[in-house]
Amino acid sequence: MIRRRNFLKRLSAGAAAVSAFTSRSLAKSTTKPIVVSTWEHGIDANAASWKILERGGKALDAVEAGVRITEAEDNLSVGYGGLPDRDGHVTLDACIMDENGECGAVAFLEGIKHPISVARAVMEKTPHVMMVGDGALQFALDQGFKQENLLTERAEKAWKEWMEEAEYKPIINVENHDTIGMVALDADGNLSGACTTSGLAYKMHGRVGDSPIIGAGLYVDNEVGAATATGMGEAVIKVCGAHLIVELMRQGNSPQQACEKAVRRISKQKNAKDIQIGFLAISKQGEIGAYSLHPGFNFAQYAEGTNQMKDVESFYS
Ligand code: SD4
Repeated sequence: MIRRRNFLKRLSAGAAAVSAFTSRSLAKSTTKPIVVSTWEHGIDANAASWKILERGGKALDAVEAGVRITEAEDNLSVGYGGLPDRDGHVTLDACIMDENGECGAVAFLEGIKHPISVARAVMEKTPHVMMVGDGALQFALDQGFKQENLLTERAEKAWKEWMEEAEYKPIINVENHDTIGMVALDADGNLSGACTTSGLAYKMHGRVGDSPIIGAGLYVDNEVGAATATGMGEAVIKVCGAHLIVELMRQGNSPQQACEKAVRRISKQKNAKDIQIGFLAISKQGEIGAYSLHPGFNFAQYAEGTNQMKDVESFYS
């Protein structure tokens, strides 16, 4: 039988405070601005977003500025310093979506430190939504982005150690946070979101996960809410995770109920016991929801001047 786990209140790196996050703790909220993002690296990302949000800036600018912080961090995760694929290539996926339903994405992009900004350029400067691989790189270079080596010594060493066994386990360990998904509500009540990743470490060359796919890793509907995902991207793609959550919210579910329903849907997949999935959602009213398949998912929330980590309940205990 599946039981909800008890929360661990634990301090997370860089977090000012940590609080347990439950469906019961959700008060009807009209808090704005507000920004939430996945995992501990969300604290620093939120701080950059907040600088824009607190002076009345747009959610779109806030989410881009926020996740750029994580992309630039040398932490074996997300963008620069991210773990490579099994052939030693750091390949990046990202997408962004605004309050008008406009969106842009890049996938399988190499050598550009800020794929989220390339995704935004796809949205704003092309008639397209998604560009991949060499074409995306060429577009980025044409737009003035600089090409650089993103494989750091540390990441290369980790990859070479992995190569000794080259045991490919396409399993997202809950401690292996390669992605930041961020959604924000600005002072004008508009929603936007961004999602960026180096993807699953040691993935097959050419593999793309959920993070750059609009409707899977991210979705924004300015009438209703926004959602983002982290974890094993294949599982999220199979249920169109972020879109599913936003549609459930449109049907009257709270962000929390919607995240729980989406995770329950994923729990029916055959490898659900072996993978991690975390969903994070915000409503147009500024209510937050989050839920994961297994324990260990957390997110950072910046609202009313406080930036704090929140632990999330999970389907399995
Ligand atoms: C992917 N969803 O590429 C991403 C990985 C992730 O924390 O979220 N890692 O499948």
